[in-house]
Formats: sequence, structure tokens, C-alpha cells
Amino acid sequence: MTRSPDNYLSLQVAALAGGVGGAKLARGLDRVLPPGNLTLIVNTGDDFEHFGLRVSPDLDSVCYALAGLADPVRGWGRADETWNCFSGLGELGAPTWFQLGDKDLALHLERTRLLQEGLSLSEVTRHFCERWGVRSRVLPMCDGQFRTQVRITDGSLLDFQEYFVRERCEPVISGFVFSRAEDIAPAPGVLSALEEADLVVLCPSNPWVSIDPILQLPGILEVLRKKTVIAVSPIIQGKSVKGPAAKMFAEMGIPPTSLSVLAHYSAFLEGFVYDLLDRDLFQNYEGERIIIRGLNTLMQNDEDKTRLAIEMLRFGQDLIARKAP
Ligand code: FO1
Repeated sequence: MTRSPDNYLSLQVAALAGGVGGAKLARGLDRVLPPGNLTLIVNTGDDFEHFGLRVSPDLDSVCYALAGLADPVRGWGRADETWNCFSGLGELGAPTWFQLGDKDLALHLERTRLLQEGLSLSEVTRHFCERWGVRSRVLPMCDGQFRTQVRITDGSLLDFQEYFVRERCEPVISGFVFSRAEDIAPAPGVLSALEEADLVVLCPSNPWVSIDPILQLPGILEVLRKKTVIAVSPIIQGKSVKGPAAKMFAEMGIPPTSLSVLAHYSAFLEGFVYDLLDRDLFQNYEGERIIIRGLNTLMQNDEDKTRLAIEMLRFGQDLIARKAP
């Protein structure tokens, strides 16, 4: 379909997201696009069971962000949270390496109850989003039990939250294991949202543990190869904006730069956004297939998120217009 380059608000957009950076751009896109034009497809490889409860950190970070409930400093969990249950757990000598706020706990309790009643994770997520008045569609990447594990250099495996929170990302990694990835279907609506999208956005999430799990699911890469896909780097000047992405690149033997992020996605990418602070890195960039654009990608407040979202959509619209007959 041919569209006017000014008409970015009419784009159907699917965005792949996970973690705090993903939730930030998700909020920007949600604030800009009309209801019904945005589907967020969210990593669930970080999900785990804690105190018998199902915790879905990335899904919750995205939903809280879209609902306007997210804690602006931590980026995960809820704003104005209280910690009564968590401090009670501490008094009892219970494990406290993973912080659970009171209202956040309510979400995990209710999600676990609904899952036990037989609802799928997609259905539970839709229900929560309706309760919160979220305008865009939020889909977990799958309803099955997909788990991301991190292999550390002594050969042992850590579940993602054990690595990320309990071990503070300190162990040196040698790889990732995505359990049963090839057997787990994407959640209902995921493939069709990608098929129907004019533009697919990869949020500035960790490529290894937030975006790759989604790419592992059957059918996803095949669709992406047919679409206009743009990505924004979560690495600026060799450092992650937040989290261990740069450390992971270095430990995998790859320079921790935004150029490496571009290379990571190069099999299906059409456009790549790097931060203007990295402009020197891209000065001599000679890739012909992937179009690059330098932008201010740091998102410190809602205005930044909205501005970056608009610029990403304009970039996508430009790429679509280039292909129009
Ligand atoms: N991240 C931390 O660094 N420490 C925590 O104690 C922690 C608790 C937590 C509770 C609920 C939730 O939804 C997220 C939480 N996170 C915490 C963030 C989470 O581990 C990461 O954002 C993602 O898994 C990384 O993608």
C-alpha cells in the first residue's frame, strides 16, 4: 500500500519490546498513535515463578508504562508503591533478592489465580489492560512456558532473573539458552499483527535477552523478512542505557557498540536508528541495504518518549515511501 510520508499516524505498527528501554518507547508510541494502530509484542522469556506466583516482568513493565502506573526512576514496578508485604517477608527470613511491591504483588496474585482458572497469559493481559484503560494492544510473545537462561563461563546455567537480579549480572556469560523455543507457538494475534503491520519497530531493548527470545519463536523471522523493520540501539557510546546489553556483547566477543546492534539484526532490518552521540561510528558506514538515521534516543521523560516515537514513525514512513512504486 502506498502512503503519504506525512501520514505516519495512519500506520499500523507492531513493536517488539522487553525491559525498561522497551517500555519507554512503547509508551511514546502509545501516546502518539491512535488507539488500534499499535500492537506491542512483549518478551516473556524473563518470566518466572516466585513464592508460587507467576511474575512477568517485561509484560508488566510495558503494561504499567502504557497505563501510566510505572515507577519513573526504577523503570520497573509501580510508582507510589508500598513494601509492607516485602518487609514482612524479610522479617520471616524469606528470600528478598527479588523486590515485590504491594500493588505489584496484587497483580501477580491475580494473574496466578486467573491462570489457574484456565485463562491464557494473553487473556489475562488483555483483562488487566482493559481494567487500566490501556489504548494499545499488548500481547505476550507466547502463552507457553518459554524460558531464557544464561550460560556462564563455568558451563552452568542460570535462570534469567537469578542472573539479572540475584547475581546483579555479575557472572561472565558465554551464551543463552532458550528452552523449547522451537516448540512454542507465538501467542494468538502475534503473527497476524506482524503480517498486517506497515511498520515493525524493535524497541531499544536488550537484543540478546529481550528481542532474541521473540525472534526464536516459529514463524517470526519469516514474517519480519517481508516487512519494513526498523530498530533503535539500546547502546550509546559503548554503554547500555540501562542493563547488561553492552556487557553481554563484550562477553560474547563482539564490540559493545551500536554498530554491533545493527549487525545483530541485519538479516531482516531495513532501517536503524543510532544515537547522535555515536555519529562518528557511522560516518563511514557503507551498508547499502540498511538505511541509518542518527537521532537523540535518550528517553528521560514523556516528552522524550513521544519525540523519539514520532521520529521513529517518520523514519519508517520515509522507508515505506522509498519503496512505493
Ligand atoms: N529488577 C531488579 O533489578 N531488582 C528487582 O528486585 C526487581 C524486581 C521486579 C519485580 C517486578 C517486576 O515486574 C520487575 C522487577 N525487576 C527487578 C525488573 C526485571 O527483573 C527486569 O526489568 C527485566 O526482567 C529485564 O528485562
